[in-house]
Amino acid sequence: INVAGGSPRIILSEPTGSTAEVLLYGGQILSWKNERREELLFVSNKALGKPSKAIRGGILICFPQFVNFGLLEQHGFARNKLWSLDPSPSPLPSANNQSTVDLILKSAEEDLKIWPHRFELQLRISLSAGKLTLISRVRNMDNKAFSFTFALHNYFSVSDISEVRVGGLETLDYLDNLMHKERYTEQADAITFDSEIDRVYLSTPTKIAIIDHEKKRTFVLRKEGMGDAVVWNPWDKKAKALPDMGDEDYKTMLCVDSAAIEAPVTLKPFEEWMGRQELSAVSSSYCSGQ
Ligand code: TA6
Repeated sequence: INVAGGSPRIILSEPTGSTAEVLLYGGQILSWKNERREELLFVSNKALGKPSKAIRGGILICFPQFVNFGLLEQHGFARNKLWSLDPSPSPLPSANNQSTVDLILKSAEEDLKIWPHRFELQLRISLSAGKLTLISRVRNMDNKAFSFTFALHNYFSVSDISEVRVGGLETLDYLDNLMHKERYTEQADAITFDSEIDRVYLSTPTKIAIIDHEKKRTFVLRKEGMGDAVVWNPWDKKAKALPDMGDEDYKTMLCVDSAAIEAPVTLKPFEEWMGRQELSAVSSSYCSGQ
């Protein structure tokens, strides 16, 4: 762990040379570089990096909600807490060629006032050649049931948003956050971008592709336990209005999030939920097979 430059951070590396950087603050993934040392995640140059505010970019853990509702802050408090290294993580599969760190966030007394439920949130981050895997587990530590929504808010780095295409969400229903969360059905063959977008695609397939034509790179997102996918790009006007985002930043980022939003997860006392996300970055053109 390198504590220089603010929040303690963990650097993962693996034999082919790819790396990932994880902050204890928020359990946030701040960087994922491939074996050619190319950064695959977007982080805004104007990111504030203030102790009380999550950095805009990377992968953010949104819990216990991914909306703006009630007393809870937008996207929940987990991204604004100092997490710990998990002293008793679940066992790792044997013979796995990966570099792993296990983090944990437990409910704190101060949070019980705004979200009165005791929980443990474990996060396993594993890096292997060309792949970054996140396994999240939420455990109800209380004597009554609770419900939550959840998202992994992934900021992908792209070369030019106008040249990006997302495959896997066509024909699905979505809630449009720009239209008071009204429900629509996607008509396009693939999603392309020429203005602001903020949608929750519902009951998506387990595989989504983010195809960056200019870089000839495809991100493949595979997910389990998180039925929905959020697609967000603020475009020019909203980017300008965000204090921690550069005016031009919207051109080189796209959020495609794994999420459980429409059907909140309900856990009885001592029950556990698990969500898994695997990201891979593949050079050359995307082929639509599995
Ligand atoms: O749907 C994605 C979204 O909730 C947008 O509405 C937008 O606000 C974005 O996430 C970023 O949220 P943040 O709280 O990180 O500024």
